[in-house]
Amino acid sequence: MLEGLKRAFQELTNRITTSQLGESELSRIMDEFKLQLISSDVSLPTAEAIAERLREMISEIRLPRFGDREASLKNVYSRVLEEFLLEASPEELLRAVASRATTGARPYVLLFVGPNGGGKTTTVAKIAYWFKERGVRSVIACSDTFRAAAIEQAKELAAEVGVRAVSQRYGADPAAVAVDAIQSANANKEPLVLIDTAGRAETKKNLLDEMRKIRRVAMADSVILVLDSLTGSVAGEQARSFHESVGVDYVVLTKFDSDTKGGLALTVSHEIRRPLIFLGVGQGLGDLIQFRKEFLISRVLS
Ligand SMILES: Nc1nc2c(ncn2[C@@H]2O[C@H](COP(=O)(O)OP(=O)(O)O)[C@@H](O)[C@H]2O)c(=O)[nH]1
Ligand SMILES: [Mg+2]
Repeated sequence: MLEGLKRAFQELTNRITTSQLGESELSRIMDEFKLQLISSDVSLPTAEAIAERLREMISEIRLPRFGDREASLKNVYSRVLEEFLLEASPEELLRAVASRATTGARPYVLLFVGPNGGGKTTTVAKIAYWFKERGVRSVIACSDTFRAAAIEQAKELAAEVGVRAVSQRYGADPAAVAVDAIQSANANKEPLVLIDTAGRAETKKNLLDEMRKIRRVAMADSVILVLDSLTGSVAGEQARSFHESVGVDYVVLTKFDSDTKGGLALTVSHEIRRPLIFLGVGQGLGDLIQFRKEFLISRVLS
């Protein structure tokens, strides 16, 4: 996990501590660092912004001539990463859902969007499980009525979690399925509805219009963008297009267990300025961890 970013920072330290640090030398070092960030899935604009911020801070601090230059640098890196990464607390989401449940007006609605194969359906189930463990019952709306076997997959996962799934036939209007699920959650006093959606890429504009429609019709309280950490730098673009057309509140990065680069967390935070809330770290229901900047920063700089 995160070896790519880790190496980028290690090499930056090596270069800085073994050179006479004039302005032009520092610029050259930062250019190389930028390339390393890019090869670890950090998007170009994000890499440029990080390198620029680091350059500023490094030329400001007076690195001790002897002694622990490395520690001073790590301190700078840590502050910059801290600035760039955005995190949200799942506990806050839990409180929002719980407080909605006490007012009783309508269930809290979470809409999941993202490209095909990114891990939406799995994440919906993991989050239903996360809430269930905290005493919150939920309903899954099978609004991916497009992909073959999507409805069965969602239903099976719902059964595994022990929550209800509401579905219609393939080809049905995804927004109608969502509304159905919300009404039935209302009647059953389930305080939370999780809407699973389709993520086909080939009809991008239609897909985004469809997501926008579901958001409006279901009056979604929050939208969670689910992205595969192995997607590479195109994920930055994907994030932007979902954010611009549907609006994103939180991001979940999946398959973090097999991500050896680690740059996507930075890319997404910087490109859409929306916080990460969870990381998917495996295929099981319990393989979901709260995203903590500290966790990522300490690993990258360890
Ligand atoms: N290793 C790993 N696999 C995952 C994770 N999340 C999802 N997957 C797998 O990725 C594949 C696609 O997931 P799915 O939820 O169907 O994606 P969707 O098309 O966005 O709904 C499935 O085989 C999942 O088991 C994760 O965090 N780690
Ligand atoms: Mg799916």
